[in-house]
Amino acid sequence: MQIKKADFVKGIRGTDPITDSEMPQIAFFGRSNVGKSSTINMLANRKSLVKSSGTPGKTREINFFRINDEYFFVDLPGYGYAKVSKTERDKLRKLILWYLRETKPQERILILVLDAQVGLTDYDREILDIAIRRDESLVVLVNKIDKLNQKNRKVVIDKVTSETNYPVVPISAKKGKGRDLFFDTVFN
Ligand SMILES: Nc1nc2c(ncn2[C@@H]2O[C@H](COP(=O)(O)OP(=O)(O)OP(=O)(O)O)[C@@H](O)[C@H]2O)c(=O)[nH]1
Ligand SMILES: [Mg+2]
Repeated sequence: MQIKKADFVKGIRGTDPITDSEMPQIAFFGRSNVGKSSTINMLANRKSLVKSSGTPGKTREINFFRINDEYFFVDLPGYGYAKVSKTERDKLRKLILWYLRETKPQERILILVLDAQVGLTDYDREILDIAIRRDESLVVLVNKIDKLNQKNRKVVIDKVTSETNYPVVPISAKKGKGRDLFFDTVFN
């Protein structure tokens, strides 16, 4: 998949007409620090389309990026970072659930990003449950596989695969691994 154009459109914190756009939305969910923003940069072949950093809790809005004028990548804030104040955490949680439950895009694919060293958490299970109930399309990305050896990669992928009925794709945003499989899976 060649990405010729990738533009930041806007960041939202509530109702906005962009959520009703006709363009499909590929929306990245996951706990704080799993590498959602880094993954979008890697997929788009841009070093800093999206701000990512060593400071977890970086993404505070729902950011829309227009890709090839064909679809949006939607970068969501992460949930659960302990050093973010409880008030802010609750606000982010509400924002994430609002986007998931209250917006009605014409076409959307949810991408649930996990940290390979952590696997599925209760937070991820909550997102999976909502996706199942709402009959949403979803792909699970297991990121940061560069941190594991071959054997442990297989253990984690097998475990996550056994815990969900959705496709599971191993990636490393850092090393640029898994890009082709991601696009093959999402645009099957
Ligand atoms: N080793 C390794 N580090 C990664 C990888 N992907 C992301 N990181 C690092 O993980 C940290 C968090 O990355 P972000 O992309 O900001 O994570 P995020 O999920 O967007 O975080 P929030 O915006 O807080 O939700 C950064 O220090 C990245 O460099 C990966 O594939 N491998
Ligand atoms: Mg982020």
